[in-house]
Order: sequence, then C-alpha cells, then structure tokens
Amino acid sequence: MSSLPVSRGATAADRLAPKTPGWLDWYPNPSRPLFELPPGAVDAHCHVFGPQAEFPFAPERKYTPCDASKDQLFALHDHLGISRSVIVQATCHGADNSAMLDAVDASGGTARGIATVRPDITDAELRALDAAGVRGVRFTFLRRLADTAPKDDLAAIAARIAPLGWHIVLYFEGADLPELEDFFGTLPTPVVVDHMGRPDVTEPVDGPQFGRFLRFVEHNDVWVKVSCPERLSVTGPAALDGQRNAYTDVAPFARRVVEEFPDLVLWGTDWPHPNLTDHMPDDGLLVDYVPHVAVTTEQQHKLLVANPMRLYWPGEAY
Ligand code: 0GY
Repeated sequence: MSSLPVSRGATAADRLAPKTPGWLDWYPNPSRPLFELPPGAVDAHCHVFGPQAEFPFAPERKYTPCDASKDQLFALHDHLGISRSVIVQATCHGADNSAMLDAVDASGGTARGIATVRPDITDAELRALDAAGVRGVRFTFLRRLADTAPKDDLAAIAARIAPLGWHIVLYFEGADLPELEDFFGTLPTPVVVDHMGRPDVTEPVDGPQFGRFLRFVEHNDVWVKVSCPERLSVTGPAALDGQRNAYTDVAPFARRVVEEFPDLVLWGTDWPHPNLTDHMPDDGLLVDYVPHVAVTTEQQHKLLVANPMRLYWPGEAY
C-alpha cells in the first residue's frame, strides 16, 4: 500500500500563509520629514501584523498581510520623531489580540491598545485587557475587512466596556453614515471615528456627504482621526510644489475638521498601511502632510500631543 510522501526538511516558514496577491509591503526606507513633530507626538492609529510565525493570522481574516512587527513599528516611530502610539487591532488577527498586546507590553507604557472583542468575553478578560493598556474596542463596518457583527452584539459589547471608561473606534465609509448614524447615537461610550469617516474626496468639502459627517461629529462630540490621506486620495502622493505637499485632494477635508473641532482631532500614520495596491506611502511624507491640515502651532500641538494624551493617558504630564 502506497503512502503519501513525507515532506522532509519543511520549516515553519514553509507553512506560513502567502500574502494576498497585489498586496504592497510597507515603505522600506521612509524619508526624513521636513516637519519636526512636537515633543511627545502620538501616532494614534497604527497596527502590527504578526510576525505570522509567532502570532498566526485569524482563520476568518479577509486578507493575509506581510509581517509588520513591533520592533519595525518602534523603529519607524524613532525615525519620524514619534513618542507614543495607539496600536489598533488589525482585522487579519480577528479577536486574538496577542500580537497587539505583545507590542503594547513591549512599549514600556508608551503605547495603548484598541482591541477586538466578542460579546462572550468575560469580565475578568476585559479587566486583564485594561490592565495591559487597552483603552477601547473597534467596530468595523467595511465588509471587505470583516463580517459585520449584528448590532445587538455590538450594543452588548458597548455596554460591557463602558464601565471601564473605554471608548469605541468606528470604521465605516462616508456613504454608510446615514444608515448607521442612529445606532452610533445610542452608544454609551465616547466614540472615535477612523479616517474622517472615509469621505468621497471627489465631492466638495462643503457638499452634503461631508456636511452630514461634520454635523454628526458636532452633535455627538465625536473624536476624529484625520488620518489616511493615502487611502482616501484620488490624486495620489504627488508633491508637485517641492514642499512635500502630498495628497492635496484630501487635505481640505482634514483641515476643515481640524478648524471646526480642534479639541477632538487625532492623527495617525496607519502604518503598515493594510490593503493598499496602487501605491505605498512614504511615512516621512505623511508627517509632512500634517502642517497642511493643522496649520497653526496650537492646532498641531492639540492634534499631535494634547488631544491623544487626554484620551489615552489622562492625567499624565506632557
Ligand atoms: C486601516 C484600514 C484598513 C484595514 C484595517 O484592521 C484592518 O484590517 O484597519 C483598510 O483596509 O481600509 O485603518 O488600517
């Protein structure tokens, strides 16, 4: 009787899932920004991926990324002049928060975490996440990233985390806000919106879609990440005027949010930039985008230091 051939010499690396086709790796040698970040600057939106051999990706994931380790993240932050970070659980890790927690633990208190949790998480597990530095959970409404949980489940999670003083990070597309807004209004915690609610930047900044988002922010005191120009941009990164002025089609949207809500805005790199297939941003250029959206020193300090410190390290001096 014949038997299947036994693979000899197979290593753990041979068993790793291959990257999703078309996926671009993070930018290998980011430029040094011209804009000097203020001391204590916080990257309020970044991720770690794996490394897969150590922290396997979730079976239910919608993509398989390249590795992006905590050490690579911390090295980028050193290069850019970033002091602290908020590491957001990436959907490729599902509700297994181990890689994110490992990075937060290794940061020595300079990182906080945003977790993904299921409604059946125990109170003891929630308390352990809190002790480890988690300050919120993320609800993702993009079907290409995660199967959206029923709203009853999300409401149950929200009720469970509210007593911890955590907040909820919402990731949705601008076009979906009308359908989701009522539900968001029922959430019992502070709310943080990723990437300005993903506006369609081919529409006017004074148009109905972004207007609706701005009023949502105003009525609910929502925090807004003015992040991800590279993901929202149609014109792309071209820095045409020699001033490293990239993503000029997105900047007016971000500037508008910063001007209207200077005390509610956060900034982040979104490193390692999941799911990009047309171009990968130079993270140095993303730092040079900041003074185009927060134009005064006071706005910059609020965006980069005072606001994220208030939300993630309340009471700590900066
Ligand atoms: C982002 C955006 C994306 C992905 C994720 O967790 C994730 O997989 O957040 C995306 O594909 O738009 O914020 O990193």
